[in-house]
Amino acid sequence: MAKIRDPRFECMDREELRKLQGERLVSTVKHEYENVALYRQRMDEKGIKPEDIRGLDDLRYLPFMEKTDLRDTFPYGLFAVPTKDIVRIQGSSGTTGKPIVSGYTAGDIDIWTEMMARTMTAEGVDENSVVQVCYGYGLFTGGLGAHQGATKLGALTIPMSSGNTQRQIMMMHDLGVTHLCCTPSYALYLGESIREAGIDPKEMKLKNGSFGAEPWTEEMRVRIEELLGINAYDIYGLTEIAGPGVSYECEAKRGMHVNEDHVIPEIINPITGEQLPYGEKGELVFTTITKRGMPMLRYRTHDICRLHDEKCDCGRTFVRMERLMGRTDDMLIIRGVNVFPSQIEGILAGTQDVMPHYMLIVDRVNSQDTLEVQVEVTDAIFTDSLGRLEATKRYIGEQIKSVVGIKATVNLVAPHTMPRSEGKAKHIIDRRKL
Ligand code: DLL
Repeated sequence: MAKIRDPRFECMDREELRKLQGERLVSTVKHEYENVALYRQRMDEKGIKPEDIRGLDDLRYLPFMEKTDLRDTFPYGLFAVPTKDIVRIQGSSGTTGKPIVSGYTAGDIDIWTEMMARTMTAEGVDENSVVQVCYGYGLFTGGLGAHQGATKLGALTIPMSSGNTQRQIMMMHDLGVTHLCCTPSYALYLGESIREAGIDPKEMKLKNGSFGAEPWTEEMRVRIEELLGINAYDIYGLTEIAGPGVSYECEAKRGMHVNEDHVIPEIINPITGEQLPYGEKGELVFTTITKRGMPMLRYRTHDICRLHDEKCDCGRTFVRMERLMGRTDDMLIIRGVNVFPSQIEGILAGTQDVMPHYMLIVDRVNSQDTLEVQVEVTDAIFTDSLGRLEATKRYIGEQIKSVVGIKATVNLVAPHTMPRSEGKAKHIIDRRKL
């Protein structure tokens, strides 16, 4: 059985934990009210003062925060400390070309690192482990998050970042990697590539892996475990709250334990905003209670899931999140990158000679996500030179790469050939079976 890094918190009596959460909530609300103008205004509009929030039961009175709040206050508007106290920025894609950014104080980085250290301990990582991190390093939280957690545990950490599969396999083999961190779809691709290279995974030292940042299924877990000969664990997180490690699986693999001494999870009815009891399906909302740089109060993730508070076989008392069941908005995750169709629509709208009739086709080929953008061109360009069509195609592809951060195949189609809809236009076909 894997160790528990911090039983004092991870196995805390739930009543005691609720009390601790309440105290931390009260102090976070005060800090936020005093330092973040947008949130002060929201609370004032609702007629709530920090003194009205006296414990966990009062959480439901607080206003929500949304991704649009990060966009509207970009870049520093939600910081609750002077920028001189911020030591790191991480980000992910927003609904427009601008990323949404999160600021961390040195203390916030320590907390996030600790959350990842707990996560990786539950997955069997310790000072004897050799951890290969194939999440991207950069604004995306996957690379640095896993790196910090593994280093904290004293594991030998290999910062490979994403891409270059042959080199990844060589390092994994030659350095005796025991633990793999990447997206589940990349884990599948790695597994298949290892087999294709004629390597038997048994020749490697791989034991476990933590996979997240995108939706996956139990069937994928079985396939990854077979292909790589490992135990595959689910890991969840989001930039706005910390990064990976907001919740993590233990060996029971019956949902992800939420690091509840640092964040409070809620499930709400996405339409009415009303809190729902454990066990019911709804939108996941998080409140950070230890973060100082950019605390988030009742942040709506738009992820749909269920929470469970029954004690787990592993002994941890932290509530568990089920696998995510979808989203309440149209965000897609393609190769681990959050993609909002509105970003691509914006690019097409700003491109000469194309019409607002388009379709995004997402598929999974050889375990890797693909995105095809089909867009109608105007009559004028259609009958013009091939060169002009090629240039338009190239321009759209480059814009998508630079704004959204992913490679897309662009196909220009003849005028009046895309299906027209009578109601709400359908712009996405997702053929991945998730
Ligand atoms: O994806 C952080 C992360 C990195 C998590 C590495 C796990 C591993 P963002 O780029 O901000 O952060 O995207 C957050 O990704 O709201 C979910 O919709 C989705 N997501 C993250 N983990 C999972 C998971 C990182 N295990 C958004 N299963 C979230 C399904 C996930 N979806």
